[in-house]
Amino acid sequence: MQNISDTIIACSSPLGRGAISLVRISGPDLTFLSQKLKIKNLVNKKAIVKEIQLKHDFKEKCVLTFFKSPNSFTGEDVLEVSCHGNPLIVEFIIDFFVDLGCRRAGPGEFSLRGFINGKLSYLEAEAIDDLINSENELQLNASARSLAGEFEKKVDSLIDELLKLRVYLESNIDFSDEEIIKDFKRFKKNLNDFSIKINDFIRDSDASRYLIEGAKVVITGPPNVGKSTLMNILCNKNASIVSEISGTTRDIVQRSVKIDNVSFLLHDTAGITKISKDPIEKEGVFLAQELLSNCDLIIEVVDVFSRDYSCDYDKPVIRLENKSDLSDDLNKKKINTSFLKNTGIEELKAKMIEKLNLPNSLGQITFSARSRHTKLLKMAEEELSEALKLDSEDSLELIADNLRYASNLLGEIKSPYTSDELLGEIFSSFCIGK
Ligand SMILES: Nc1nc2c(ncn2[C@@H]2O[C@H](COP(=O)(O)OP(=O)(O)O)[C@@H](O)[C@H]2O)c(=O)[nH]1
Ligand SMILES: [Mg+2]
Repeated sequence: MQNISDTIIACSSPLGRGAISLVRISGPDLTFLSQKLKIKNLVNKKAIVKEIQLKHDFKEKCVLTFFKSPNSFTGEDVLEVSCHGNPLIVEFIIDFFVDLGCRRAGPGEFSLRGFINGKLSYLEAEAIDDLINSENELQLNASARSLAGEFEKKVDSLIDELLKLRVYLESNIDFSDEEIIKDFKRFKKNLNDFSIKINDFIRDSDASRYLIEGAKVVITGPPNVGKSTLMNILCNKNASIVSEISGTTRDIVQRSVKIDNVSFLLHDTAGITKISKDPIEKEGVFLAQELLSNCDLIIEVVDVFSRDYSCDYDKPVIRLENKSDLSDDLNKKKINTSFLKNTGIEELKAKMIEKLNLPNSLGQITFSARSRHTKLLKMAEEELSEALKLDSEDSLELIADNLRYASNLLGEIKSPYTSDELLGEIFSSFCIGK
């Protein structure tokens, strides 16, 4: 159960030295603090200077700014205490207020309270988190536009449109027992149009997710073909151990790289081998399999000695044949590389970008999206394609079920919680003081 009845405190500026640090306090009623601080009353949106007696004869002149509930970030009474930017002073101030009855806030607790009190939507909270973590102008722009509601507006319009389709369908089931929808064909066409819209939105959201989180890439293939060498080439540093000994990469090595301004989260794996008896290597193979079903792009590396190796994947895949320096006979169906001689790398990089299916310009990305959103969108889309497969006119109830599930999934993008604990868990990925 989330405790929102007490008063919480945390430093909301980055910890470290600087001109000013800011400590934030939030609670249902902060009048008790004005008494303890010997201030007549705290006035909404008014800043006052107050010398506070802290530990060990140490006094600090602070600027106190008060925001009266509900006109604050959390929707509660909020007091912001600005002090000199020194972590020791910040600690003294927090200790001082803890002695007065405040509790140290956990990660994301201020945002959580703002969410519970209807001050910000869950999508806004995520957008603020993205904004804070933006590392370039494109990310900043995208998250600022999400914060302004661009992404939420699009989700809302999908939810509305789906609701209309459901109302139409369900009223036809409910009100005419035996009678089937008269214009089933038109309904199916509308459903199909809607499914195209969702797919377009998934594509745009994926592009945005690659911008914000990076595209998840898995390097796989048989042992000893050069997977770890490729990882190191793409990272420009030694991230993975390269060795002639087969089965050297057991754990999954993960590195983030930028190619043409797009972030890729590369995962070097043990690949998928059936023959391994080594339990540690087996575990590596298991982890690789899990990653394969949960990534955006697969790079399958084989070498000129393992041409017969081939796996089926249900994700976009780039197939490489490495060690071309050791053979004159090139494979025309694959990208031929020699990591030793550094050939084929540029072709591979271009293919990696191409496979992501990004819009022509990354500047066209108008919102920030996360894997949480795209996962739900894809699940909703699966429900729609199931519904679209049902052609017989007497499967209306099954179609209605699919659309209801799709509706719930889209709704979950906006309100992702099912329980108090889960809600707390989601916000706990934010930083302390937020
Ligand atoms: N001749 C040749 N050897 C390579 C090439 N790429 C990698 N190797 C070698 O192949 C061996 C296995 O490489 P590694 O990256 O550890 O393979 P992994 O098991 O697939 O990760 C090492 O000795 C590498 O130096 C290449 O293009 N040509
Ligand atoms: Mg390796």
